Formats: sequence, structure tokens, C-alpha cells
Amino acid sequence: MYAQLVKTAGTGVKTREEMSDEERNFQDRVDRDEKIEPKDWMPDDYRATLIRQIGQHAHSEIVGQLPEGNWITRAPTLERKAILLAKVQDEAGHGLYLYCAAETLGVSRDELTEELLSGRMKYSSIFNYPTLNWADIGAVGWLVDGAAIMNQVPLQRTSYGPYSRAMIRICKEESFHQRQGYDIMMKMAEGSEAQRRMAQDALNRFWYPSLMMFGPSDKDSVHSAQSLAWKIKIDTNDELRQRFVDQTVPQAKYLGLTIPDENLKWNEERGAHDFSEPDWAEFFNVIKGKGPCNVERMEARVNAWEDGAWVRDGLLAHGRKKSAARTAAE
Ligand code: FAQ
Repeated sequence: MYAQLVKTAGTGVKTREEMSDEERNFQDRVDRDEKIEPKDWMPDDYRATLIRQIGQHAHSEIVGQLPEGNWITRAPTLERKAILLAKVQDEAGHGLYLYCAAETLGVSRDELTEELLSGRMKYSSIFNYPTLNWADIGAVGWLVDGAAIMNQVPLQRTSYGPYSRAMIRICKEESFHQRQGYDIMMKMAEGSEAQRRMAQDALNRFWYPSLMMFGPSDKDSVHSAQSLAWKIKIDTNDELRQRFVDQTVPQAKYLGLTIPDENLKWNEERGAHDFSEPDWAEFFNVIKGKGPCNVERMEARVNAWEDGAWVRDGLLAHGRKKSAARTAAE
């Protein structure tokens, strides 16, 4: 169904004159900030764009468990282990809310999973970078969850009702995630010289990949214009990236760490920081499957899907048996 929709989806933002009556009524509802609900009429391209974005977002939450899950058994204290475990479980929950939101658009969770496993659907570029040591777990919480929140808070106002409601629940949990990461960074930054160096090294490696999470620069963003017109997205990629930099610079300063960017400075005129763009060639390589951990992440998902087949088969067989018994009793 998703593949069919993508094939039929048009390109370019239509002017009001180019819209059909249905499309114009739909756009008016969006402009009035009315939520669009699953049974409402919607353009095919709106549906396809939502399935793509919500599906990729759900996959990111699930794949995003891998770099941190790797550290649950190696957390330095029982308390840190319990906190990380809770955080990683939250990410699984976020994936499930989002798959449910996507299902309301007529696509099944199995279909979305197949799209991921076949490589046709993406997940966030950030999860293709390795977590090499405990400081990286701090950097993921501080920077990756920090970037995720920056993107997700406005998405609470997205035009599609089920996505918006999922985001409200998710955002409540994300702020705890960011806080636990910053807390790890504080401990490392005020620890021994070796710990401080680890914290700085983690910031050095995660800074630019975190900036990439917001997507390509606005001039290269293919979906933004239409997604903004439909209020699927509320802000552009560059607006959110700028907000993230402005929020994170004082946090790094408080930790006594240096953001790895010689061009980073406060611009009085703009009332915002000037900063260096990430290496976009690296970004496009990563989303094409050529990042440091793409193969490993996909192998983990394929194995999880195959290893879970007996559970799905068992549940289906149980469901069939129950419905046969119900039919016989009627
Ligand atoms: N990675 O035209 P645009 C989390 C693709 S939060 C991979 O600008 P759009 C929490 C894009 O899909 C992370 N691909 O696209 C957590 C498109 O390719 P396509 C997830 C990317 O959609 C924390 C092409 O580039 N958050 O997981 C990326 O308008 C810690 C052109 O780009 C969300 O998904 C990228 N970074 O804007 C979990 C938020 N950026 O599909 C565990 C919802 C772009 O045509 C641990 N999504 N691409 O083949 C969004 O807000 C948007 O989809 C953007 C991209 C802003 C990500």
C-alpha cells in the first residue's frame, strides 16, 4: 500500500487555483489548525508523506535502542543501569505509539517493517554511529535526545491527530532522557582528568552527527515545502538546527567542554550563534547505507525479525483457534 502511494504521489506544492475542491477544503482545515483524523478525506500525497515520516520516526526509535542497549550490561553502577534500562524501554514504547499512529493511515506494522528491512525506508542517520564508551551514553542522552526533543516539541502541533497525540506522550518522556544524559556528562566532566577527556571526546564525535539529525539544509530538503504547507512539519530543518545550537552552547559551557567548531560564535545582529555546517557528503553517505554501523544495525533488526517469527506465528495461531471456537459456539 505504501509503495503504491509513493508511486502515485505528486511533486511540488499546488497553488489554490491548481487544487481540486476537496484539496482546497482540506488545506483550509489545515490552515485553521483543525486536526485531520484517520477517517477524514486527505490527499494521497499527505497520507504517503505521513506514512514515510511517522514510519521512519518509529524505526528510529526502535533502531535507536541498539547503541544504548549495548551499554546496559556495562553501566558503571546499579542506579545508572536501572536508569538506562528504563530509558531504552521508553524508546521501544515510543516506537509502538508511532507504529500505531502510522497504522491509522492504512499501513500495517508488518508492511512498515518490511520497508525498513528491505532498505526502502530509512531511520535516523545518528544511529549509524557507534557508542564506544560510557561517555558516549552521556553524549547520546544530552545531544541526541536533546536534538530529538527540539524536533518533537513542535511536532506536538502537527496537523495529523494521531501523530500529534503520540508526540505529546513521547515528549513527556524525552525530557527525562535528555536530563539523564546531561547528568552523566556532568559527572564525567567534574571527574578525573581521564573522565573529562572522555566527555570531551564524546562531544567531539557526536556534535556533527547530532546536527545532521535535523535533515539536510533547507535548500536541499525535498519534502519541507509541502510538509510545511500541510503542517506535517512546523519548522524547517535549519530553524530547528539553529535552535538546538543556541540551546546547547551554554550547556557545553556549563560542563566546561568545548564544542568542536572554530567558527562557533555569538552573532549579535542575528541574535543567534554562527556555526559550521556538518559535512553533508558524510550525511548523504550515511543515509545511503554507508555509515560506520549501518550494516550492523540492519543485521540486528533482520535477526530480531527472524528470531521473533515463532512468537508472531504462535499469536496468529492462537487468534485463529479462538475465533474458530467463537464461530463454533455461535
Ligand atoms: N536521517 O526533505 P527532507 C529518536 C532523509 S529521534 C536519515 O528534509 P523530511 C529519539 C529524508 O527522510 C530521531 N534520513 O526530509 C531517540 C528524505 O529521504 P526520503 C527520529 C534523513 O522528512 C533518541 C531526505 O533525507 N526523529 O529517534 C534524515 O522533510 C535516542 C530529504 O530530507 C524523527 O524522525 C536523518 N537525520 O525532514 C531514540 C522526527 N534527515 O524519505 C533512541 C520526525 C533527512 O525521501 C535514542 N521526522 N533524511 O528517502 C522529521 O521531523 C523529518 O522527517 C526530518 C527530515 C526533519 C528528520
